[in-house]
Formats: sequence, C-alpha cells, structure tokens
Amino acid sequence: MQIITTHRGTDFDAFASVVAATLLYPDAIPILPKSINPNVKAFLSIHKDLFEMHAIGEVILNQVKRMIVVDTCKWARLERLDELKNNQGLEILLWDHHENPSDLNPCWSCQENSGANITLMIREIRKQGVCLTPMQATLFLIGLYEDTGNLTFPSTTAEDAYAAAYFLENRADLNILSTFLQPAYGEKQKNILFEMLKNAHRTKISNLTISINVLKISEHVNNLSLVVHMYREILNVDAAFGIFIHHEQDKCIVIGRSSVDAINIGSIVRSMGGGGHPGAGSAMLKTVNPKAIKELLMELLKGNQQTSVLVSDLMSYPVYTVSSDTTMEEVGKLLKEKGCTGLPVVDDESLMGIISRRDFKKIKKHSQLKSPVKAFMSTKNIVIEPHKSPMEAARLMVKHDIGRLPVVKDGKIIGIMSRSDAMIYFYDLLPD
Ligand SMILES: [Mn+2]
Repeated sequence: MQIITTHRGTDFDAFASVVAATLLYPDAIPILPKSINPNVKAFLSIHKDLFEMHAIGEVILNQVKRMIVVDTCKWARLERLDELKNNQGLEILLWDHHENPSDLNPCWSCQENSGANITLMIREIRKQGVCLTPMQATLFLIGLYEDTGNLTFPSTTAEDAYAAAYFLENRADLNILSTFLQPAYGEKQKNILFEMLKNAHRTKISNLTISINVLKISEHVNNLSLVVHMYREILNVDAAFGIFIHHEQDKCIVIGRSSVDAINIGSIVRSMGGGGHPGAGSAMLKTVNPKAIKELLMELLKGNQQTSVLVSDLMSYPVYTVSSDTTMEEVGKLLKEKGCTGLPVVDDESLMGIISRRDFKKIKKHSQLKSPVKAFMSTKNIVIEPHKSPMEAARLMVKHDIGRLPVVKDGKIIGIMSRSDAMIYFYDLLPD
C-alpha cells in the first residue's frame, strides 16, 4: 500500500501538494492530518467531492510500503505516523521546498528552495503531460499565492511566477481564490474606502438596494475588490459597484459585489468584457466616460434580474432511488452503474435517507454487504425546493456537511442537486 501525506496544520500549499501527488502517484492513498487550517477546511467543505481525501484511521499502517511526503521533511510534523518507522523496507519519497536537513531518510527526494512546494510538483506534472482541471488549477494557485504572499515574499522564485502563469492558463479562478485567501487590507485600501464612503449613495432598482460609486485613483492599488466588498457590507446594500478611474493610464476598473441571487455580477461584468462569478467580478475598460459606465450598469442591473439560475436548472434527473431493504452490495453495483456518488432511499414515495459512497467506509466486515441499506444510510433528510437558489443549496450543503440534496416538489423527489451541480454554477461553467 502507498500513502501520500503532509504536515499537520495543513495549509493550502500542503493540501495542493497532496492533490498534486495524487496525479503523480495515482495508486497512492491521499491522507490528510486531522489538524487543518480553517481556510483550507472551508474550501474542503464545498469541494469535498472533487478531492477524495482519507483519514489516518482508514489505513492499516503496517501494510504501508511506500509513503510520499509533501511540504515537510520532518517526522515530527506528520500526524500519528511514528508507527511507520517500524515498517521493514518502508520507502519514503520526499517533496519539499525548503532545503532543511531531513530526518525521514528518503530513498528519493526533490528538495529545492522555492516559494511554494506546488511549484516543484507542477514541474513534474507538466513533464508527464497530465492535464489540470480548472478546480485543480485554482487550488494550486491558492497554495502558491498563500506561500509566496501573492508572489511578494523574498523566497519567491521565477519558477513560482511561471507556475502561477501556468495555473492561470489552465483556468484557475481568481474570484474563487480571493474568497479563500486571507487578503491584505492596508493603508491605501482604507483610504480609498474612506473616500468612497464620503460620497456614498443608495439607489433602489425594483426591490433591491444598490450603490454605485465613482472614484478617481492616481496609482495602482491592490485588492480593490476587497474594498468594494467592505463598502457593500458597510452600506448594507444588495449589490455594490466601484468604478475606479485611472486617468494617467486612461482606463477604468469596474468591480462588483452582490449578496443576492437576483443580481448576478458575473453576467453583468461579462457584458462589459470582464469576468467573475455570481457574487463577485470585475471588468477593465479603456478610454470611456465613467458617467456612461454608470448608466450602462443601471441598464444591466434592470435587465439582469429575471435571469437568475434556480435549483431546477441545475439539478440532475431522472432520480434513481432504492428502497430501504436493498442490500449494500446491490447499492454499490447501482452506484457504479449509474456513475453517481449517492442515491436517495425511498419507501412508498417518502424519503427515508441518503446513501452515498462515503457511507461504504462504515462497512467493517465483508458480510455487512448483505445488510440492508437502512443500516448505513444517513437520515438527516435535508431537502430543497426547485425554485430555491443555488446559493441556498450550497449553504445547506456546507451547514449539514452533505454532498447532495434531493429536490422535492409536492412531497415527491423530482431531482438531485449535488456538489458538482453547485460547482458548475459557482465556476460559471453553465452554457450561455
Ligand atoms: Mn509550503
């Protein structure tokens, strides 16, 4: 058996490196320590299905023949793996971006100084011609930015910057990234927020409150999106826009933030040539009159409201269900056949529970495969209605730590909304 693991207090670079290792060593089981940084935990709570991770308790340690360690080179930083030291002939492979002496005694290692560990690993992934999904590219870029302070820490190397470019080429999503990275909020940003608040106005469009603020800036300012984010919070409006005019460079940056489904920032800024997702986005415009932009924004806001996406647009159907006396063996077969990660358990048209691949981990003995599904299913029975918004669905999934929601209309299940359906929405992969 082979395992991949990393240091406790797992940060984004460590987690990204574990995921990268699963691409390089597809037969190895990725293991995450119990102690994970809070922002990585938040990321995992909505991306869980895309990155299959395991806990130490799930592997029989004395059967481990090979261990791939990423982003650390010390036993002391690995969680509860000391027992492995007794394994005869244990092979250790090491990936670390600090050239510290290692006590792991690896049989192979890639130890080089660089800003982030993911930079070393992506070199090999590229060499092997493995393609990245947008989600992987996003995660890898978050790891890279976190460990290099957005490429500003002195430890940053040229190769880190090339790696960042590669992730962007592979459709890493900067909007998702800014949600999970702790952003910098400094002097310049505070001054701009202060200026914006001095001439702040609130307007109503239908039943929504919005604010559009036009401001001249004289130099480049990082993290303007964070300023707009705070501006929206302070004004307590449904959506806020900052139009930042940069006279010297003859350009204008439009940044939007929305807290309601009725206003989709992504689609608004896309019609200005920019990009983003429903909650946040931006566009860069050349040589335009800021007044015209404000008017255009108002027009788009008035026209944009009917087009919001509903759970019924995203859900999967028809729904395959099983009855509560179906055996786990049959359920397992069905999951494989249908290629889904979970199924609702239904008796006489009423929902009894949900059985998912994760529940199979509860099986300890082979004979349990003959037991009925009701012994293993989860009975939380959280459901959603088809006219609700994808944001609401995602909130329920995070709150109850579940990967799929039955969509119920008049007491009947008409579809299933899964994490991957929600991802399609958040990453704006919907066909236009
Ligand atoms: Mn690191």
